[in-house]
Amino acid sequence: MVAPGASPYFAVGSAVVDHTPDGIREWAIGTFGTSDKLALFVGMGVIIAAIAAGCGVAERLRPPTGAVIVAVFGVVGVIAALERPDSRWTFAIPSVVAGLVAVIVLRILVGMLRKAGDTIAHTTGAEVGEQSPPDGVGRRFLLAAGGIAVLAVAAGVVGRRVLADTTRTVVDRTKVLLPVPRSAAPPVPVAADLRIPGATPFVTTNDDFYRIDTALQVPSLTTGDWSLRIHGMVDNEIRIGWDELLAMPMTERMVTLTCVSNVIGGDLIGNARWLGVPMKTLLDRAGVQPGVDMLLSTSADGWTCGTPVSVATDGRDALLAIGMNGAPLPVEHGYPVRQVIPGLYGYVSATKWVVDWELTRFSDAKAYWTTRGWSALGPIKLASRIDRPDSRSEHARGEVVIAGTAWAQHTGVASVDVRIDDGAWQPAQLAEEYSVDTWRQWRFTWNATPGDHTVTCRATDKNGRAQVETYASPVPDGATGLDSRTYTIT
Ligand SMILES: Nc1nc2c(c(=O)[nH]1)N[C@H]1C(S)=C(S)[C@@H](COP(=O)(O)O)O[C@H]1N2
Ligand SMILES: [Mo]
Repeated sequence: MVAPGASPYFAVGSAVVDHTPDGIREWAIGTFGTSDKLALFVGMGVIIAAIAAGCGVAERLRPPTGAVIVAVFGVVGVIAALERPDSRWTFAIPSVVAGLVAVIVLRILVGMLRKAGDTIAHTTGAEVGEQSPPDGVGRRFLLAAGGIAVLAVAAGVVGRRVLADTTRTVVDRTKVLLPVPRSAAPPVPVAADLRIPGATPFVTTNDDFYRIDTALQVPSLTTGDWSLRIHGMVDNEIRIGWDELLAMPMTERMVTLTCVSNVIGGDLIGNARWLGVPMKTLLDRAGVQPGVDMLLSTSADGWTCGTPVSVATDGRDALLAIGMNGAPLPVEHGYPVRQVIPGLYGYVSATKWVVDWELTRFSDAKAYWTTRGWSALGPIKLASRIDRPDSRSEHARGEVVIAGTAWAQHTGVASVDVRIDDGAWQPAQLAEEYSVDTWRQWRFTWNATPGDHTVTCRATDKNGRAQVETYASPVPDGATGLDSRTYTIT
């Protein structure tokens, strides 16, 4: 009856995520990185505690002000829960119950204090709060407040256990046997991974892979729950189930995924081996009608993503993926099925927990981030990054190995150059290219001289275009500018 998304805490948190202005969102991602969700929860907890304390004081001084504020919070919870894309009317229940309980608890506790205060005022003529209450009242109040707090925490912990019912999904995931791909990913050549200590490995492990999404609670689907509905401007409306998907020929590819929110030098990028069915196979089955230019995909929790159909069908390895680095997708990376499309930022391509495809037009539909000021199209911008040595580290004069990565998904990196201070650009040594859809490592051996120096890198793609040097923030379609680091040479 009560879905996880109905929790007032998560519903309000989700509403905050959905309605946060771009500037603040960028600031939060820049400051907290992939811990942004934890930061949100802690921040909400602190604010709620402060307001609750204020309500206690207000209720004591000017009843029923505190109770009214608490009730308003309940209403906010109801609105936030009903606003969830997957909500039903039952989503209102937890907030209504929470609001009622909170008002009752507040009235009881403040009532205890007021009675104590009245007694003092009566016997001594003192003002409320000027003197400690008579023996026993303070202790009784503390016991009641403490008991209620313990109950609340216990209810919260049990509730979380029940609501975060990922057990089913986790168990389901252990039973998945990934099929052998018809077209396997080539092995990584030794020369594609320079293995320089402190530099980023060529393949990102599932545990180290960055995670970005709006889901405060990971959607928990089983393979049995999953199906993909394909509808809209198609010849045949179809629904594909898990078994049907597994029976289709699979392709395995190494693809580097990047987030549009990645700042210059940022780490919202990862490279993994994905296993899945080419998206074109499914689009062909449904029969895309003329005039369609957008694939609007929707996740189980209602997040939407608009992808140019031309990109998903132009022959690149756009996959409806079920495997990541040889394992079923981790739950937080989209279990059981997600999209992976080389060359597009995740917000316009990489729908996790994907359950719905609507074929439509960019002029008719808008996706989640497009309605929040981000560009409708999101090709990944050419970029390069210094990975080692650590920023502001000290080194002895002589050879210092600078190493990093560069990416120009679906075009390929042609060269990377390095500049010391305002000097001339000098070519870095490139690792072997794995494919145009993956990032490429580079290294530069610097003959460092004493002093403070700034090292900057710049990539050029195979179309001969160099990185844009002027700084631009990620909004609305990806950051530009050059990554640099400062070192002290002794
Ligand atoms: N369902 C869903 N899918 C989503 C998102 C989301 O918020 N919800 N975020 C997208 C964005 S912005 C990025 S960058 C990638 C990140 O994928 P990852 O978390 O597996 O690295 O997922 C994409 N898919
Ligand atoms: Mo993203």
